[in-house]
Amino acid sequence: MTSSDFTPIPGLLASLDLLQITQCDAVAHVRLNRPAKRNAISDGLIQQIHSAFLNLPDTVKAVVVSGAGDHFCAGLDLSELVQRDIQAAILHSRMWHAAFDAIQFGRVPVVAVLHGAVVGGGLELAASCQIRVAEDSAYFGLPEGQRGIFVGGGGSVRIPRLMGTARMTDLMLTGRVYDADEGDRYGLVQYRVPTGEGLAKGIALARKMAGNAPMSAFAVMHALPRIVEQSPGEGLFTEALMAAAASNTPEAQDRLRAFLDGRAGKVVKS
Ligand code: 1HE
Repeated sequence: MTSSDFTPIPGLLASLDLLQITQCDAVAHVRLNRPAKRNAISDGLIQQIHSAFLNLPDTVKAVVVSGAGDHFCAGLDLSELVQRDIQAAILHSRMWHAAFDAIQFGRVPVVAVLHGAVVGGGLELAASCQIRVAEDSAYFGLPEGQRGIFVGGGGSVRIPRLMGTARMTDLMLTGRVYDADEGDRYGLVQYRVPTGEGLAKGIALARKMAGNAPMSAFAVMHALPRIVEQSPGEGLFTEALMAAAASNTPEAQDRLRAFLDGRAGKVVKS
């Protein structure tokens, strides 16, 4: 499966003009498609991202997100940052939260393929995905500090959990920008690939994730991030409930039987 095998998903998703949404087998590819504006996230784009993730066809089991042009995403569309009253500003931020929650706590896992600028709201978008792949060209910043604003797309919740509060504080207060190697070293991404190889890597990872039992994927996406926020005692109890639910699905029973019968793959180092 390569990116040229993907074809547009008809219907509602085809009407989202700021995105390009295609599918091949069980993998969907959602590409931010405002390259002239470096995929800056306007109100229209954040609404379309939300709508896309709420309306994925049932046949989709994993998603790849990428950006058209030379950059993944330049963050909030600053041309729309007009004077809002406090309530409108809160609701604007909550609109981003709803869209990125639909990614993080959606039905299927998501891989972000990152190149060029991954800044501000672009980094917040990437942080809401389960897996991040960075090409050599990727760089990470939080220019909110320089723009006189604050993160509003879930960044203060998700980004410290990836790289730590001290590093996020540094990026925001000093304008420091991490290159791809630093992003890798500090936990922003799980995979580093040469320029031009990100999409192929993202698709390969999405294919693997699409093959997981749905309840296992659900447990990793929905239970794991909540368990790590619980006290150890509560976490262990939640883990036990989730483990019992996952292992009692027919799919788990089939997979366990297949291994015991010698029909399933062994764990191998790739
Ligand atoms: C934009 C935006 C944008 C580009 N909003 N229009 N984000 C930032 O502070 C990042 C601002 N952008 C940049 O630093 C640079 O544009 C890039 C490093 C991303 C790319 O540089 P480059 O040289 O490739 O492009 P460019 O010439 O700067 O921009 C091309 C066009 O995109 C230009 O418009 P044009 O009409 O003059 O062609 C730019 O104005 C436009 N453009 N970025 C609006 N961000 C929920 S809270 C989240 C808070 C944040 O995300 S704050 C961080 C905002």
